[in-house]
Amino acid sequence: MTGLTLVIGDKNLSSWSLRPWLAMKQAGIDFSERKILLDRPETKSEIRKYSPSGRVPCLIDGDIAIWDSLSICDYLAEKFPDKHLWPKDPKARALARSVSAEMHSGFAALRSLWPMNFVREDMRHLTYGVDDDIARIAEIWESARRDHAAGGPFLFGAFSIADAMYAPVVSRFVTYGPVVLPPRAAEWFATMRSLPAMKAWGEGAAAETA
Ligand SMILES: N[C@@H](CCC(=O)N[C@@H](CS)C(=O)NCC(=O)O)C(=O)O
Repeated sequence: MTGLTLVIGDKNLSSWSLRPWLAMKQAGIDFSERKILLDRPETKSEIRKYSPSGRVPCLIDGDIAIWDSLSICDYLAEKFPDKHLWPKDPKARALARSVSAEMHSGFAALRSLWPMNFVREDMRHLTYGVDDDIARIAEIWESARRDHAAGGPFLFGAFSIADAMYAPVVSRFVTYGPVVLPPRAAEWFATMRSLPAMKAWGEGAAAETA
């Protein structure tokens, strides 16, 4: 037992929560989950019991609280070095960090116009306003798979934090797409959709919305 607790929001809605949750599941890191439903009168005060930012996700490790999805992933990479949550190769690692940060700080149009709704697969939507984001994301996925993915089905071969950071985009493309992707990006997209952990998250989302 690691004694780690990951505080998350609704599985159907909380794209930020999905990222560290998936990273931990894929890496086989044992943790307990504490879910706080979003958009309720008590949401803020409940989250603040764990997370000083008043936002989820937040990882609790004993008396240490780590909030913000990317910083949680980084903490896990440092705590579990044998899991290689960042790619081993320095060049691939630099790129994985860059595209993870690019996701974390960018793609504002996609994030606001296509909010994650994990269970929905039928919200066909115009790409107007989001096509620049889609084009850049497709370029990231295609070039990572083309140049850095030897030996595995993920963006940088073995599963890494970069895959976790883009997992909610996979859900968005399912919900609002279809989005036409170049071949290697499309393969990665299919790999992500078929991951048992993504399916398990989807089952949790479905249970919330039933
Ligand atoms: N950049 C933050 C964003 C966290 C965030 O915005 N979380 C949302 C849920 S997905 C939240 O906690 N909302 C609750 C609220 O604002 O009351 C991260 O990466 O963790």
